[in-house]
Amino acid sequence: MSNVFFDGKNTIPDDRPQIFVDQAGYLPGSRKTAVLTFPSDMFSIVDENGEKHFEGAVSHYGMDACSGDDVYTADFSAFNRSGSYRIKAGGMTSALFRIGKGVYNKLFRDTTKAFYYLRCGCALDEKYAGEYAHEACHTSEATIFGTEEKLDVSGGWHDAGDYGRYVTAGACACAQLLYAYKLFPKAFDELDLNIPESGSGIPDILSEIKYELEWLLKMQRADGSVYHKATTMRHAPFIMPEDDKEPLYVFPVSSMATADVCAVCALAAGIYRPFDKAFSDRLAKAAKLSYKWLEENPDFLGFWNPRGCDTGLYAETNDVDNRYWAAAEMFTLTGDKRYSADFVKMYNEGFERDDYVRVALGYSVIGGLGSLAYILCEREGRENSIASALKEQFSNEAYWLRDKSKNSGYGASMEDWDYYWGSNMVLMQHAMKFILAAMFTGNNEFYGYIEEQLHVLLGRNPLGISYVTGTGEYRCRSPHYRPSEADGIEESIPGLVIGGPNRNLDDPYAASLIPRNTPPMKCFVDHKDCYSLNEVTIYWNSPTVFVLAFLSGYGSNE
Ligand code: 9MR
Ligand code: 9MR
Ligand code: ZN
Repeated sequence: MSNVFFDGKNTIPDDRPQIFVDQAGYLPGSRKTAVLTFPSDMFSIVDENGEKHFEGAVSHYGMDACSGDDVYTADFSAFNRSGSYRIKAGGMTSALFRIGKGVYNKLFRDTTKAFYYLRCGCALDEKYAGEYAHEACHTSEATIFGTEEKLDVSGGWHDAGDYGRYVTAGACACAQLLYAYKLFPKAFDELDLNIPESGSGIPDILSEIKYELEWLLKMQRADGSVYHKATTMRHAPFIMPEDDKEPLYVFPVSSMATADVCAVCALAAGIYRPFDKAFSDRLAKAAKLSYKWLEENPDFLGFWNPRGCDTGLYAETNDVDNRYWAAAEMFTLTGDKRYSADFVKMYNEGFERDDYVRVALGYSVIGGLGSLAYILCEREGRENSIASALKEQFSNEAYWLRDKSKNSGYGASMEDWDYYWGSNMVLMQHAMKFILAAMFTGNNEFYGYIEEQLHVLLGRNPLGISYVTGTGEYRCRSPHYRPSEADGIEESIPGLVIGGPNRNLDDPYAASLIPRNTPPMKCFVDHKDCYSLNEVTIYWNSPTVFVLAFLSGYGSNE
C-alpha cells in the first residue's frame, strides 16, 4: 500500500476523514469520544460489514485553541460491545478502531519490544527481529576523547533516529521502565517479547532493561564518575548501524550523568535482587561509588560538545534534581539516614525558584523520579510530612492538567507552549502524572484523563494521525530513524513513538514546509527529514510503556 499520508509534497492529504478516533481503540467501560471538525446532527457506529450498531447526537464543543479547529464531539461511551468499527457522520467515515479489553495489548508489546530493535553492539537475529534482522554494530573500542586511551563501551540502546548512546537519556528511559515494572509487575508477567533472553525465568522487560544497564555500567569510571555519551564525532548518514564505521568516542564526564547512573543503579539493584543477586550487587556497588563521587564533587559539572562534535548534547543547566533523585534512590536501597538527610536538604533548599522540578519526570528535569522514590520508600526515618507534601504536589499538578484537558477540544492536557520538540513525551508524561496522582490520592476522577491522553497520541488529534508506528490505518510511516530508510523495508519497525507536533519547527525542512502561524497541534508532517517532528527516542517510548502497563491492569479489572 502506498503511503497514505503523502501526496509527494510531504503534506497530509486534505481529503482524510475529518472524524478523529483513537485508532488502537477504546476500553469497554471507559469514556469514548471521537472528534469531528464539521457540524452534524447525528453520528452512527458501523461494523466492518457496514451494519449499524449505535447512533448518537453530535455535540458542539467550540473553538479549540491549540488546533484552531471548531470541533464537535461524538460521545459513544454508552456503547460497549467488543468489535471493530468505524464512525459515520455527514457523509464521512472514520478510520477503523476497536472496542475491547485487549485493544492496547499489541501496542503495549510493540512499544516495549521496540527497545530490543534499538540494541547496539549485537546482531539482531531473524528469530527475534524477523525482517529487521541486522549485523552487530558499533563494536569497536571507543577513544576517550582528548586521550589515546581506548575503552569497550559496546552495548546499550541507540538513543533515537541517530546511533548515539547518551547516559542521561538512557538512565531516564530505564528508570521509567523500571518504575512501570515496580508499580505494575503483573502487566509484565505474561509479556513475552521474543528476545534472546525470553524463557530465562526473568521477566522479559527486566532482561531488556538489563541490556542498557550493562552499558551504563561500562560508562562508569573507576572513581565513580560517568562519561556523558558514546558517539561518533558527527551523525551518520542514513545507513544501517553496522555500516557506520566512523570512530567512536567517549565524551567527558558530567555530574548529571553520574547522578542519574547512581539513581538508576540503586533503583535497579532493588528490583533485580530477587532474580539475579550477583547483578543486583554489582548495581548497588556502582551506585555507591557514584554517590561517593557526587559527595566529593559537589559542584555542577555540565556538558558541552567539544569542537568538531555535533551529536546530541543533553546539556542541562544544573544538577540538583539529578542529585535529589540519586539521594532518594540511595536511601531506598540502603536505608542509610545520611542519604535521607541529603534528600531532605535538597527538598527544602534545592528548588527555591521552581517547584515544578519536584514533579518533573525527565529526561532533562528529573526531580519527579526522586519524589516518586521517596513517596514509595518504606524505610524507617522517611519523613512522612515530606512524602505527604510530595503526594499533594502530584495531586495539584494533576488538577492543573485535568483543567487543561477539559479546555481542549481534543482532550489533550496541553497548552500552546507544551508543543515543543518531543511533545508526545509531554503528553505521555502527563498521563503518567494522572496515574501517579490517582494512586497517591485515590481520586478516581484522574483515571479518565489517562486514556484521554492516549487517545490523542493514537489519532484523536487534528491531523487524525496515529503517532506510533505500526498502529492505525492513518499512522506515521516515515520516522527520522536511520534503519527505516536504509533497510529498504517499506514499513518501519512497529511500536516507535514519534516526537510529534512542534510549533518551534526546529529543523530546516519542517520550517520550509510548515507556515509559521500554523496552530501548534498541526505543526507536524510525516517526513523522515523533519527530525524535530518525526524522530523517535527511547525516552518517548518509555513513558508510553508505563501508561500502557498501567492500562493493561486497569483494563483487565473491568
Ligand atoms: O539525525 C540527527 C537527529 O538524531 C538529531 O536529533 C538532529 C539534531 O541534533 O540531528 C540529526 O542529524 C542531522 C544533523 O544534525 C545535520 N545534518 C542532517 C542530519 C539529519 O539527516
Ligand atoms: O529530545 C531532545 C529535545 O528535547 C531537544 O530539544 C533536542 C535539541 O537539543 O534534542 C533532542 O534530543 C535528540 C538528541 O540530541 C540526539 N538524539 C535524538 C534526540 C531526539 O531528537
Ligand atoms: Zn550500534
